[in-house]
Amino acid sequence: MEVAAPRPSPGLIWTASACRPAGRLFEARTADEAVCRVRRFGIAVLRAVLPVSLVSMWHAECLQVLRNLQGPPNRGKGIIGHPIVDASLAELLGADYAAYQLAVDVPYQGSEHQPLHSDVVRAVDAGLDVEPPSMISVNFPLVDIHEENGPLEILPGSQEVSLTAAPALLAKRHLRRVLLSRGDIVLRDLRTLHRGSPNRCSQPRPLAVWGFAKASAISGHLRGGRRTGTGGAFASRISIPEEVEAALEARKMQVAGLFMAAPHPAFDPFVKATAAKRSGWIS
Ligand SMILES: O=C(O)CCC(=O)C(=O)O
Repeated sequence: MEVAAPRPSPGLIWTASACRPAGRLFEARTADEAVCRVRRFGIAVLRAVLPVSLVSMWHAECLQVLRNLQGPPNRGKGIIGHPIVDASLAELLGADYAAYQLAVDVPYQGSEHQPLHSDVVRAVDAGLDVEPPSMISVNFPLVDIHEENGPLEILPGSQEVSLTAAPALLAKRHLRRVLLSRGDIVLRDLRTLHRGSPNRCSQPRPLAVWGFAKASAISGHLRGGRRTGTGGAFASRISIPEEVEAALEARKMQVAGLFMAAPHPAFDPFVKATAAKRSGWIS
């Protein structure tokens, strides 16, 4: 019998107005600062990392995909292996971390506040011992995100605070709106309580998300083999054009999940069996 994977709680409904702009609170300029912010607040913002022209190209492609969901393969070469992002993720997740998801969150005009939620099932909500994060998302906006088009709202330092204890923290600490420009990137511990806010503009607001996890946490088919991880990171289909894959350095291939530096012993036979017939797709 198939057992359904546990899903995070739908979250906590909280008053819409209880939020302030984050200002420079989460900003980091180096990997050390980014790691420090993620550990303290559950989030770090790195300004002007990606070329705006590249982000604009992704935006145009994203709109095309939204118009026609049969669009071209996803892209993300500009993030994989970026020195600050790579050093931060290696420190937070371990050097053998890998990508397991590439997606966009796109609220349209008329969207509403989400409940305050975690994106993963958390030990703290089950009364279990808290462990360091096993999943970090790297978000980057494809348009500038301002007060009116649905900024992400986050409760700083809530990554190890249970939903039951969250109202007490909210009584002391404000939710913060994360305003972003094209080119900025965000590192976010998926356990940190957050919510999407209403997009009041006529244009959709795409926020891309690269999901990264400890290698041992990823389940599913990933290039190089099948994994049965322990941390709730389910590998989604991330396609990389063959010519891009051919040009990747070894480190970027590892981060993209194209091979595992040290395959987990549990999956090793499968990795060996499938290595010979790699299709060029993560699926
Ligand atoms: O896109 C956003 O602003 C937040 C989306 C989100 O938190 C979610 O869908 O889990």
